[in-house]
Amino acid sequence: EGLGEHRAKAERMFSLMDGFLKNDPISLQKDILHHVEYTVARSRFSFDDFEAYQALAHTVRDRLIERWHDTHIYFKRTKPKRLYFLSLEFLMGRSLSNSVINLGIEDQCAEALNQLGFEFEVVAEQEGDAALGNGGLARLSACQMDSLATLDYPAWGYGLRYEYGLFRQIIVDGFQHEKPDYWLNFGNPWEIERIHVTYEVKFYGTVEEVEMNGEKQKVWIPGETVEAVAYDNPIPGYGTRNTINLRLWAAKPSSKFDLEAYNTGDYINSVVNRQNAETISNVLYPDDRSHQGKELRLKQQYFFVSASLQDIMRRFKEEHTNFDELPEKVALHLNDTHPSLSIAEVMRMLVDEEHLGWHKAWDIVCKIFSFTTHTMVTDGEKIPVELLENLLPRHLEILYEINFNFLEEMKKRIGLDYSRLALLSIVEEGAMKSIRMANLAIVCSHTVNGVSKLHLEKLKTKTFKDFYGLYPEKFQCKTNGVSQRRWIVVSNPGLRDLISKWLGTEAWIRDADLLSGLRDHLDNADFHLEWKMVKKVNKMRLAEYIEAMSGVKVSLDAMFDVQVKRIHEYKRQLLNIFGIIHRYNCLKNMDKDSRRKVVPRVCIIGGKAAPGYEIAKKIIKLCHAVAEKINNDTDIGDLLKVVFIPDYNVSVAELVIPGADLSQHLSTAGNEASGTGNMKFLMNGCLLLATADGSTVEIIEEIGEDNLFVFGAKVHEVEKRRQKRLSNLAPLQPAKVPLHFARVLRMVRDGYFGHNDYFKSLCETVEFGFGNDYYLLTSDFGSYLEAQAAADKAFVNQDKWTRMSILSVAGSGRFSSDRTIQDYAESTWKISPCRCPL
Ligand code: T68
Repeated sequence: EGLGEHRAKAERMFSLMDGFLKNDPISLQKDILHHVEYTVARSRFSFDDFEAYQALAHTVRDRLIERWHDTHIYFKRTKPKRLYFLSLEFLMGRSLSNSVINLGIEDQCAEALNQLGFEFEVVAEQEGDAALGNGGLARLSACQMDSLATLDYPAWGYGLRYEYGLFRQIIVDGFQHEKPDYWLNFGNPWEIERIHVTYEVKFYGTVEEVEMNGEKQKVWIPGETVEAVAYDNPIPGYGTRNTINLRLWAAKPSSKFDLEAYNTGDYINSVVNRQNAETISNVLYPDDRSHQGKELRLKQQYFFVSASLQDIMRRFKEEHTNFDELPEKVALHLNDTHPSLSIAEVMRMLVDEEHLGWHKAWDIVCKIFSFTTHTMVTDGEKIPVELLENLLPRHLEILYEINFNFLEEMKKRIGLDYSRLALLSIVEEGAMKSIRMANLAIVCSHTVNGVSKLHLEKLKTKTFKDFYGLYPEKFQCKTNGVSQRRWIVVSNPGLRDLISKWLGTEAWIRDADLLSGLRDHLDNADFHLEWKMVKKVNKMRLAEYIEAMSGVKVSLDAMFDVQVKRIHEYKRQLLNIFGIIHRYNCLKNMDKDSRRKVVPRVCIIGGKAAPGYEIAKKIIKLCHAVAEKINNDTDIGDLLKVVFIPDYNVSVAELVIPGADLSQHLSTAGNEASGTGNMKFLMNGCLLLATADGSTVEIIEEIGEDNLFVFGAKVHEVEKRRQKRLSNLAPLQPAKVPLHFARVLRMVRDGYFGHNDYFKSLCETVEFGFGNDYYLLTSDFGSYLEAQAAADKAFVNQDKWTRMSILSVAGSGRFSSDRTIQDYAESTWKISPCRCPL
């Protein structure tokens, strides 16, 4: 009876709806105009590019929502095991082009806009970046969401909706300044606010013991409540109807907030206090390596963890009644240690709220978590016990109990070896007692993943050697990948068309291994010609951007040499700058004849320095100082130009990467866990000049040493060289430094580029008796210059260069995030595709 009624109602609704939205250009135009008038509230007879963007975004969003609903209804109906991807950072960049491409309506949208008098490219440019993350880790999360949707996996992403994303970098007189990125200023059409999906998140308070059914039970009496509101961001897959959800939480004051204060009449103060609650999700921490143990950061982490887990458990309980089923139905993935408070939180929920009993709860928890670490640094994230005790007293008790049980088990396994036990312990004793988040994540996760083979090796033999000895089966390699949808289809449409034309199919957009088919045309002259043409057009676009940004005019015949990434000593932007100065010296000393044979270069550097990272900021300034000197030397002209691209972000990357001839990845071997920029350049037919570090080792394996320029100490040599440099440090005995390196260093130190006082501490990082050149610039410099010379030589032979470029793209299939995600799904998460029918 009830069912029939329900169906009749549904049918009537559907008939009112007039079916699904249509995607022909006329229907799209109607919808765009509708949104101009009723959503943007502008007159349909007068709206500008930005308003056209807003209207088109809403038009596309409507279509995303339809698919998103269907996907969720289908998931609900089929109840597959779901993956929950927990990450405090997502670098989504822009959404319009990506969505339109994944929905397969790019031509229709372009035509619709055209007929309304707009151009798709111009309209798409109006969109700002969603920069809710720092760098590699956060962009990886975004690529992985794209792959999860495309491969039809029943997955959810969870994160925080920071109101201020990563700071905007402004360059004033060559110095980096940070400006807040209030990215929501002009609204965000891609999110859907779920005012009814809210959870209370509690902090502070005390733990009390109460009797419940004759048993003693701990209860947490929290002291503060904040509300988490869900904002949903649909993530469409390509070539599928599946559209999954990225749910981001924003903090709002709880309606129950400080009732007491209201009642006692302190109205003004209670409103101010309410407002403070919102600061929790306000701002992204801009450090991409250091962990500072600040209370606000801890609050963010728990806020995120608590809201996400309440949501996940609610969904589980809607569909299932028995917690024994949790491991078959739920996979929780910890993207680095940042969300690993989840472990204590799930324990608290199962033990304190569901009354499952500790051992049963622990058994379940150990089956649902997996963990990926993204760093080579041994000294990982730690939370001071003092902070936890105050903010999350019950969680601290739980962590102690987890640790106690773990250490008891270890004593049985390894005996009373206290120094070993101290290393394994989740709790670090000492001046500042703290919780080691990585140890916690390893103990509790069924898999611990490294992000490249080399990284995994280091995890096994160094970083987590003791844990590897205990749980060898947990340690796995999941080499990173990037999405060819974002990094070729969206950002390099010329190359996309060319690839599809020569492969005779677009299937590579879902199956990147097909790119290897390009090898069949390796020696085809027409193919070469078209390949070079695509690069030329991309270089033109980049050259225009450079001129607009920096006023520097660059020649398209020059080799565009790019290093874009976060600024870090270990990434060795300084090696690049020293190389540029050396090149400049060589040019100055050359006669006219020799100069004619020189390959002109445009050296492009971009990236942000963490606001408190002084040395990184000096590297940026040095880059500008060197650029100023060289670019204004009329004697050098087009032979060498140096450009710093300000405010490097995802959309700048989309412009820069396709236009690069050469890209540099210079980390001292053993420092870059994987690197993903290298993969993006590879996919765009840009040759790499790189150390054998992180995932570059696997790129070398895939395309062969002859197709890129590898230099520098290998991982196993690095330690030896460091020792050797130090042993040279006999008092009063000058260390041996290659002549050309010494000269470049002296120029910087003596003020050839001005600001010598300011650059002093920067120079000292590579000088002995000071920083001792920890990152080995001195010893890698010679081999770096040789690799640069090899690149110059190869560039002269354009046929050879083009072959190398083609082979780079042809070998990039293995570095698609689709491959990574499929591997995770099958071997770690044990989830299966769940494809929503058309
Ligand atoms: C990067 N890590 C690795 N960390 O450095 C890089 N944010 O080698 C790797 O390719 C990439 O992760 C993806 O696996 C980061 O980007 C962070 O951004 C970070 C670290 C601490 C706190 C916040």
